[in-house]
Amino acid sequence: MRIVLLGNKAAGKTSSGNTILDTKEFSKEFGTSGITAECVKREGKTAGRHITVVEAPGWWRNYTVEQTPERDKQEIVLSVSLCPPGPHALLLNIRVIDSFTETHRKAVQEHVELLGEKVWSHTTVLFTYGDQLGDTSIQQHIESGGEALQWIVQKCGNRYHVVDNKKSDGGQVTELLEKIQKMVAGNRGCFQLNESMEFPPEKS
Ligand SMILES: Nc1nc2c(ncn2[C@@H]2O[C@H](COP(=O)(O)OP(=O)(O)OP(=O)(O)O)[C@@H](O)[C@H]2O)c(=O)[nH]1
Ligand SMILES: [Mg+2]
Repeated sequence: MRIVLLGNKAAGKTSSGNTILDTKEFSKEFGTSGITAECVKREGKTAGRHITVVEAPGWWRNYTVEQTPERDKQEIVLSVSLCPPGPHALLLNIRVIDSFTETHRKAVQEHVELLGEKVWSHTTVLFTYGDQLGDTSIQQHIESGGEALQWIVQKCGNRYHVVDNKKSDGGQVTELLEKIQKMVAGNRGCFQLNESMEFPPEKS
């Protein structure tokens, strides 16, 4: 299974990769700042299946796509070609501890759509910081999260999953992989590179 991790800076992408692969290996790729500035690809075996995980660089939460450096945008587009013929799933990492406004919604939309509009049907929201939810369920969090957050979840076909990256828990990964499997079946395949070519990102 091939997975691309997307999301704003510090959304938990590397940690989610570690959770999925049940390893701390992603962290070795950290530069001194800890920020993942280039795509990082890792492979491993989880629940008996071979998994490739590619992390794309994150964007600043409140940035428009014009404000994001060209190099980061190119890396985001490159991420899908690092797992040919294309990822089965793109996981859009969003922290449950962040408030989500129209500015943040627009940032997510613009950066995700660098990969073309069709990418949404292959994308699942991966809520991180699940440990910080307390007694709130993820459904309640979405319901009270406002229209901007709900718009994103709907764009992803109401597909979402919550993870606690502080906890090594195979169950949360198995459940995520099952959700991905279901999405792939619905899409009759993975996100193809040529799909994104139909909507090439605008060069600025
Ligand atoms: N409590 C808690 N902390 C988390 C969770 N996931 C990530 N973190 C912390 O959030 C911080 C950022 O996590 P990263 O995984 O580096 O996030 P990232 O999206 O890869 O960040 P960049 O690559 O720098 O954009 C780290 O200190 C993690 O330990 C989680 O589920 N719960
Ligand atoms: Mg990272």
